[in-house]
Amino acid sequence: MQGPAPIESRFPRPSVMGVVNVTPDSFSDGGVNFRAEDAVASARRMFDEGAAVVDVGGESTRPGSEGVSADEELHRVVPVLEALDGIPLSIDTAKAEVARRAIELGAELVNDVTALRGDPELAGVVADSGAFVCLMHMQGEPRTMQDSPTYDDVAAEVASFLEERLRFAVDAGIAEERICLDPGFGFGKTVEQNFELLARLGEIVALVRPVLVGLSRKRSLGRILGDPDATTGPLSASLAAAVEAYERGAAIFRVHDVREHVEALTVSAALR
Ligand code: 9MG
Repeated sequence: MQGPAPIESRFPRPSVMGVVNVTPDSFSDGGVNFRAEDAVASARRMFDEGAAVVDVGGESTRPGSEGVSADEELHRVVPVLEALDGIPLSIDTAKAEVARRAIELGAELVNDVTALRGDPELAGVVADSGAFVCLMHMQGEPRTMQDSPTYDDVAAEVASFLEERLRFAVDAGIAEERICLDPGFGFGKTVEQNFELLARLGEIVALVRPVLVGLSRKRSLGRILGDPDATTGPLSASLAAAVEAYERGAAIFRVHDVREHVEALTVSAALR
């Protein structure tokens, strides 16, 4: 009998994941998709522009943000997922209840920024459903993670964390070939730590699971360009960072500007 498809077959390198935040306050898109109909239109446009999957989230994870209840998260994402029948979907959540409902509505991937540490039931939901899962590194929690992130060796510590979470997921019954890993740019990392992690992305790629990166519009990009108070980064810098990550082995790119990333990564891939 044939087993489930490996994530690298479903998302060949490079694949683009479009971001649809159904939140009032997302750091990078300022709540433009808070109305369900706007979120649905954005998701459809991203798919038309070449996104392999669209990541729908109802809880902000920007630095300083507070969590929301499962009911509120469901209230935000369910109408969007229902309306997107036929579009390949990922659910950005750390909650088992939200993931379960999203998978029922067709989500094929669970994007969990807590790497299965946030809700003890989430690993079981992923294992039982056979969904893909993204395990992301974060130091601390969104509310406080940028207060004073500290590492002796950022790349080594992120790699070791992801290796431990990969083992945890597999021990919980999730097939290894359904898992991708994410170093979590901007999640409990200074500008310097983010850039060191990008420069040493090969150490995460060496864990031999597909690597997903979210660099699009991240504040470190605005800050490296000279604005010490930047809360977002521009498209030009997002594209440069994505291409650098691709060169270092990243497979899946979580982005806001789908068309531009598809074009940049297609050119980069043609040169390989
Ligand atoms: C939800 N979210 C925000 N930023 C992200 C990133 O960099 N990676 C993943 N997997 N999810 C993210």
